[in-house]
Amino acid sequence: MSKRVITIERHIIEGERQHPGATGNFSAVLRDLTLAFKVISREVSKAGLVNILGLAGKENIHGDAVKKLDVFADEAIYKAMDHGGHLCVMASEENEGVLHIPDDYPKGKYVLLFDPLDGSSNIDANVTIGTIFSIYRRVSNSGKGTLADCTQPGYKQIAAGYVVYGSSTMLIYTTGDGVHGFTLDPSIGEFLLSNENIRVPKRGRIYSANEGNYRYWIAGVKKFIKYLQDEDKATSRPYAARYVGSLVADIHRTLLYGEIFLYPGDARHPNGKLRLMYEANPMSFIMEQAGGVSTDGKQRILDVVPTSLHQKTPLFIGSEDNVALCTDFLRGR
Ligand code: AFP
Repeated sequence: MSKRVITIERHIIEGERQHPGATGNFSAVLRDLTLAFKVISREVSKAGLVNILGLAGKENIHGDAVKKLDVFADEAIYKAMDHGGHLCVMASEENEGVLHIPDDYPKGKYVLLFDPLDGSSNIDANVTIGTIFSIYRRVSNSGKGTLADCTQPGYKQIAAGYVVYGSSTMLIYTTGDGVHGFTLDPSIGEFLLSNENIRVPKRGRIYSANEGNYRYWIAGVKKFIKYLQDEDKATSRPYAARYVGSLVADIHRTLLYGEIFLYPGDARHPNGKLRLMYEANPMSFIMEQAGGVSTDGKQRILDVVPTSLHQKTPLFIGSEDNVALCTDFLRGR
């Protein structure tokens, strides 16, 4: 018998059936999101052709140059999600404040956070970029959602995922029941199940970090990286280094091959570069669901209580053994 073809739509519906009390609202949120991802994927793939690359002429709130595709992706997600009646508020890495649902539309019980186009400094070089999202249940009672809805700790996520716009477009997501990957078949416009129940290997022999920051790293991080570069047959060292500079691409490889990705704090940026709400939390939820580990060096990322929407955090994430070893070095091994 031929293999079953499972669309993301079907996967979501089958997941919903396992929860007898489900209203279908949450499934609708995921479905609406996939439409936005298809639209962004189409735009990313033709970016070079239609000359929409280049700076949009302004900076985002972090002082980074904003590319046109960032703006496009940001709007595509907001527009796909503002009217369904399932969300009460959104927040995007590209916008300083929370994004309210327009007054004309009903408000629902879910909260969406997203990084519309992660790794955007790679766009002009045609290097893999991505979208990251996470979904929470609202904590405010009714009406318009609030900042408190958007600044919940990561362990409260009910879903998280990312899309890789690479050699093919892939959507990886979890609803707390394992991690599943879908590949977009552009000829039929459907995400098809390609990687069911992804498990990150317990140990990998790759490390991923921006070593250009080496001189600013704390001693523990420096020692850890030097250790991985030393020769030792028994522990298969030296490890290989891989670093794309798009979190989505680096985490995707980490998930499939097993390794450690680290973006530590350093002398210039004590909290590193990555955003807790838009990058670290969703990736940590996914990594843990795949059997991996994620920490800021002191505590589990998902336990961090946010103090602001755009706060940054150090991140050490990946295979269980590799992250445990790194933590030993951070503690002074
Ligand atoms: P951009 O979206 O500005 O390219 O930033 C991407 C990112 O937030 C994340 O995707 C990368 O892991 C990280 O920055 C790379 O940062 P460095 O350029 O400092 O290595």
